[in-house]
Amino acid sequence: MTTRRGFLLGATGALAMAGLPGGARSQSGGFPVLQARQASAQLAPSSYPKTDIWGYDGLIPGPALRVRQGGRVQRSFHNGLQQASSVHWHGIRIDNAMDGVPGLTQEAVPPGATFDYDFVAPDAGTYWYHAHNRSVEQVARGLYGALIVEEAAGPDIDREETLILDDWRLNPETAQIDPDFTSFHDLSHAGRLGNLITTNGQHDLSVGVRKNERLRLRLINAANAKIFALALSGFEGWTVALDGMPLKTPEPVSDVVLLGPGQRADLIVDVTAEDGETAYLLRAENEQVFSQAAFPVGGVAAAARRPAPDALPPNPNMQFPDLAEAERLRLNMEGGAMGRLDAAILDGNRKTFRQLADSRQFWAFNGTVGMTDTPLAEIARGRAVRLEIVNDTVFPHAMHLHGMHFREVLEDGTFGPLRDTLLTFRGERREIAFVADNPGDWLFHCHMLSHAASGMMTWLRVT
Ligand SMILES: [Cu+2]
Repeated sequence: MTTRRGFLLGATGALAMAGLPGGARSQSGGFPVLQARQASAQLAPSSYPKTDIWGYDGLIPGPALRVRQGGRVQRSFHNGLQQASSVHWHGIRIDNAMDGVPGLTQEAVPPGATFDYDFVAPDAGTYWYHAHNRSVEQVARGLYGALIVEEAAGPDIDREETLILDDWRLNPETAQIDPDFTSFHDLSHAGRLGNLITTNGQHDLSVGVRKNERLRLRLINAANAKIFALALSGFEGWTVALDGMPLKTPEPVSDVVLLGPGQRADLIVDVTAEDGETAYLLRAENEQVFSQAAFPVGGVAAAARRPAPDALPPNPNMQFPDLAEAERLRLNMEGGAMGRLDAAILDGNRKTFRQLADSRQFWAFNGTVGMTDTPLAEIARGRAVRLEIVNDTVFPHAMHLHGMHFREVLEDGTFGPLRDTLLTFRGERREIAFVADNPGDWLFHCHMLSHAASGMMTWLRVT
């Protein structure tokens, strides 16, 4: 049995396990195989060599998995890597045993072994799957893909495009992935940021469209740490879902759409650019704008535009938490460079910040670094929870709760939209609330993967 902290350490233990029987469930249910393996991809412009990547089925992104709402996702995960791995199905209100967190919900799958994932997808929407062992390395090397759960009756659109956004840190000479995944600077500052930005593994993705065509864009931020600030040009758009969950009312995209690591947004967009022009998904960065993806307009889909879109149908069992009855919890996020963390508990021992740094651990929740044997809280099933989150650091953090969606409790006491990942900025005090209706042990961590690898990880138990 790996310890709760064991999965942060990863590879050495995993290699030692290779070849031993019984490390993962060996009998296969005859499901389609999803294999993690090495491959290469032309990420950088064609004047550069191909980049060695790790991909599901050798692809960047991995194959898009599609299932009807309420259907089962069944995949036999085969680990073709030299390092233990697992698959997490981000945002799915999943059976805990299928959540893919080594040391918490399963053992990491050793090289050469398989693990059968088999679960119901109760909610329609845009989800994704990614490696959850040594994520700071495995996701950065390319182990991610889209998981699309289709509505029984989808919206009135002409077609849809899934756009997975990522940034890669490549050697500018060789175009190979920088293998220093745990540099002190990345761990203690904003995380591992890249120097090549891609959409669906392409630096210059171009998707042909027609004037007045209506598309659904499923946006997924698969980056380790990058926050994307997105805008539209040549489209009129509405946000219809966040983190998979439909908004009650579509919201016109008038300004930027912010996507933290792990977050998703579904947009319905109408092509308003003229035939022969190009519409864009734009990325704002350092007061400049760049093309994230180009949509050259060729032809006319319809003489006139449709009326504004309707809301997507709501997902089931999403009652509002009763705040008056809720159990109150608090999460103080501390540490990092230029922070105020003098000391914290690591593996049961009090350590100074300098000692923590020697262990490559820079962040703490409520004075404790990383995973512990006991959960942040044990909550009776069905109980409402309100959780205050204080970002007492100088960096943004994207806090992801596994297994359940939450709503932000806004200043005026009303609820924000359902989400599974909350983007917080320096000094902010935020509050989320949810009904703890999914039994099991659920990870709660920063999705800036360098931060998760250096202390920003805890868990909740729903009994
Ligand atoms: Cu963080």
